[in-house]
Amino acid sequence: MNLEKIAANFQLEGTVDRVEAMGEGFINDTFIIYTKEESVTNYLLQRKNKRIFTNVPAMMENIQKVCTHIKKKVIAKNGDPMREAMTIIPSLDGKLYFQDEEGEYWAVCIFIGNTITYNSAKTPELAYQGGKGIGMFQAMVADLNEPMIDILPGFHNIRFRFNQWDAVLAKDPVGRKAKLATEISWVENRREEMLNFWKLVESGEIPTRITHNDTKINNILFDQSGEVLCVIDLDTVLNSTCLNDFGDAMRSYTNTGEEDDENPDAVSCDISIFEGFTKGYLSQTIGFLNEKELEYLAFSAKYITYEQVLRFLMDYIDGDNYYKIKHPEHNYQRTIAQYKLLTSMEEQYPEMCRIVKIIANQLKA
Ligand code: GN1
Ligand code: MG
Repeated sequence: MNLEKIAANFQLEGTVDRVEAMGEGFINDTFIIYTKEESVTNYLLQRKNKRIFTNVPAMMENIQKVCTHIKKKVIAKNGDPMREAMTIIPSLDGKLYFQDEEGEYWAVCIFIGNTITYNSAKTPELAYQGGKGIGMFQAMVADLNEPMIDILPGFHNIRFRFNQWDAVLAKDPVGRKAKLATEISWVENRREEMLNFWKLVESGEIPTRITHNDTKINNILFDQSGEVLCVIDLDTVLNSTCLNDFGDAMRSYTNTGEEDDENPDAVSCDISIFEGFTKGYLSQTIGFLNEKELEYLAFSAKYITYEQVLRFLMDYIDGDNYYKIKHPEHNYQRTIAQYKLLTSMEEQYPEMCRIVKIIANQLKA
């Protein structure tokens, strides 16, 4: 695949110098397009994973709606719309993507330079900034009254995940189920508890809003002074509950180890990070979250971590078709690490609820 040739299909300014791979996402492939001119921006090129995103044009439409809306908000507060919002670069024929001869979908946006990213939140202060970032994002799109196209039906919907789970277990395509009785019971023992939460979303008691759905800390760009600049990776913007964003953030931020830590003993939930994030998050969202959302905020950390245990284990049983793996036991290793995190959250759950209450009451006072 000739990346320079792909890049030539977009409305870029300047001259392309080189295209280099960046990071190692589980889902898409990402590259940086460096331009020769100092004065011209660099770009981010992504091959979108069409196996997971089965409707890339719709996904790009969602992203564009959100970016356009956020840009307006940034301009209204005298911010820099080129740095505090993502900018999609259209293809030569004016589409939000380019489809190559092999049917692969590519998209380009401006590379926001001179920023800092983190793979983990080591301090409550950094967690506070991250919480503020996600809270700001949700607050900025709270009045975007256009529904997102549902490009990932059932993404953080545990009822949908149980349907997938039941089907995969019934099939047991690579014969891994027999040795996983204990791990499977981790999922089954909590099925009802998780469904009971989801029923509140289904009934509308917990409302559906525009949400990010992949709120890991490395999806936030910070400026050099440590302030939140911009929330990136908008592939999964969807109509969902805000709690899913909060919970997914807590799954990544509070983990004292790695998502796939080889050593489960290194993994636990750091409650001071939970507190920092919650303070930042609620500072931006207290004005629009309802009582039920506040009541279940802490629960959402358990919910999303549980969902991730289920998804990693399900992919392992399925023969590793969804997540990219680095070795044959990778999805199993991820499952164990995420389960350790879940149990640590369960132990600290009363304290997490107490923290949310105190912060919410302080902000409301
Ligand atoms: C995937 O985009 P990326 O690699 O950050 C996944 C998330 C999982 C995450 C686990 C579309 O996110 O839902 O939580 O991996 N995204 C999709 O690390 O499935
Ligand atoms: Mg990502």
